Amino acid sequence: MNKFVKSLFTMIAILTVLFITACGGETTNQETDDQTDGNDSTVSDEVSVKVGVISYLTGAGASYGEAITSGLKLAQKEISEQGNVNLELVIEDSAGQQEQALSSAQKLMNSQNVSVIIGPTLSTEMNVVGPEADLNGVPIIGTSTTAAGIPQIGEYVFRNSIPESLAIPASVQAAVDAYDVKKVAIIYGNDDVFTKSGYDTMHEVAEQMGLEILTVETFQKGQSDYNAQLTKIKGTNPDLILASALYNEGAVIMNQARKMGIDVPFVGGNGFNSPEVISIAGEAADGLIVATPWFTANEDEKVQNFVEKFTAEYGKEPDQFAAQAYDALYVLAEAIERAGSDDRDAIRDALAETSGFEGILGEMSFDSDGDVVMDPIVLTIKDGKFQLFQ
Ligand code: 1QQ
Repeated sequence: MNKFVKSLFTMIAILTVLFITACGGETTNQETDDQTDGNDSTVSDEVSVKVGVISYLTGAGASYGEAITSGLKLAQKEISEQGNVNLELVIEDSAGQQEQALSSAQKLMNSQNVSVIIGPTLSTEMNVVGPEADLNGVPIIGTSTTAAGIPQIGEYVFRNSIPESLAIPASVQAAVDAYDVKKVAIIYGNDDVFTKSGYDTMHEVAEQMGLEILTVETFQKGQSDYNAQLTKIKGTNPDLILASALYNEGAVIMNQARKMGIDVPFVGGNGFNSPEVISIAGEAADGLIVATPWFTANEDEKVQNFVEKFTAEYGKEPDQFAAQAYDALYVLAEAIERAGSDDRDAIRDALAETSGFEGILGEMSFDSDGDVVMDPIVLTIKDGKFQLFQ
């Protein structure tokens, strides 16, 4: 009995100490919070959200996915440090394949119960994943999908990547002005949603500008020999070649073209906006003209800060795909902060209201379809580097 009373007292004493410590701890936290930003709701208001990511991480276009996930991870780290929103990234590899992208999306939405999805990388993949996310009421943001019609898939589908319909007219116009272009040849991949959409835009823009289209050539993903198409193009003697391709095929096309003595400039779509084009084609990539919202040498402090941090973290400079992914996560974090919840509908509604967001790609808003409103700049590859086209 005596022993029991003694234990009881010991327990009460321990509980009392624990209780006091707990209260004391809370007060200290609160005080620290008050001292840092004068906002005593910061800690208790932090929203935690699970974000699914579907990215092209293995296969011929893996550099796109690597850049995208690197940009996302860097942004995630910074956003967590800021302490208002806590984003957990759940990353799935789609290998650039529709079926794998779709099963990744189903896993993320059903088993992982994510609130929102970023990706997939290709428009070809988004064309199957977007409708599924929309049907399930899961907001989805494409950071690299540029084909026509992506945001129109549904009200839960957004993108912050500049569509071909904005980029191509800018780059073709710049090339026409600089080289007095009258006649063009077109080459495009006819088995991919983005390369086909890029072709449609190129054809339309060339017609609108009164350019003569000498020939239209096609190829398929993974093709390694473009001799037949390039021989035909060479024979028509164009002033400019419009090419709609992903980097893997695009770089090989340029390389083989230069080897055949085709030295006219190329205008490429979004797929060419990768340093991989230079790695694969080497000097043959010189003369490529593209439009993009991203330029590494932009002197803006925010941009240089990002370039520095990214390079320190990954040992290489960020490309457009890394930059777009980085900005997209900030756009999402800002929307979540406004929504104040991990609820899918609340996040969708807050995303739709994004306006005047200031990121490393400049100012952006979503239009009523969830498409990006932003201005591209025109770059060219010269001396093995992307440079401002002037
Ligand atoms: C698309 C693209 C690709 C170049 C993304 C990597 O723009 O599929 O829409």
